[in-house]
This record gives sequence, C-alpha cells and structure tokens, in this order.
Amino acid sequence: MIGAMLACAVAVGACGGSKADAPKADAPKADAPKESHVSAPLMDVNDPHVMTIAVPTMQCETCAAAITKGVKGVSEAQDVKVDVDTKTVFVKVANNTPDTRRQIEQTIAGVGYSTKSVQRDPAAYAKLPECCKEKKQ
Ligand SMILES: [Cu+2]
Repeated sequence: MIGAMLACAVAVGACGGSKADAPKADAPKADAPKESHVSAPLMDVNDPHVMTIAVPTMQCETCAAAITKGVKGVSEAQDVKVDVDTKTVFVKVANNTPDTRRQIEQTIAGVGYSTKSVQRDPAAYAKLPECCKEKKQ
C-alpha cells in the first residue's frame, strides 16, 4: 500500500515535471508555422507560369475567398492562392503574358480590390462586407 502510494507520488511528480516542460517545448512550435508561412510563398514564385499580384487593400479571409472565386472565373487561371498576411495573390496561368496579367488584375478590381495598376470598381467595393473595407486612417 505504502509502496503503491510512493509509486503514485513519483508518477505524479514525473507528470508534473513534464507538464512544466511542455509550455517551453510548445512555444517555439507555435511561432514556427507563422515564420515558415511568411517566408514560404504559397506557390513557387520561380515557376514562370506563376504570377504574383499585390493586392494591398485586402483585409481578411473573406477578401481572399472573394478574390479567389473571381480569379478562378478567368479562363487562363489554372490555380489561385491568396496570402492575406502578405496581401499577395498567386495565380498559376497557362500563358504568363501581360495581357493575362491585366485580365486577372481587372477581375480582382471588379471584385472590389485595387491592385498596383488597376483601380477597384467602386460599386463592387461598396458592396463588400464592412470587415473587407479599408479601415479609415
Ligand atoms: Cu475581407
């Protein structure tokens, strides 16, 4: 009986020790995905078929979903990924030409988001949810 209690106390002690260590072990893990997410683009930017488009006015995942849906409607677009953290749209296209790029940027603008070279459609922007509109400075 006493032996069992001692064993129990030892077991609890060991458990408590591992718990105390756990937060230290978890802390770097929690940071790691964020770092890798920022440093690793969602698509291979060295692929000549991948174009990246900066969309500085996107605010959240709802914006990303709207942009993704819009760009997927462009026949040239084979794959679309949107990184809200870096406010970048990655599009894999069959022919990475200036015409295709303009077409995709105009589509994004049509959804309500300005790119560096195409101004957004004001009517589309007005219909965006409040969370997707630019915060007043
Ligand atoms: Cu949004």
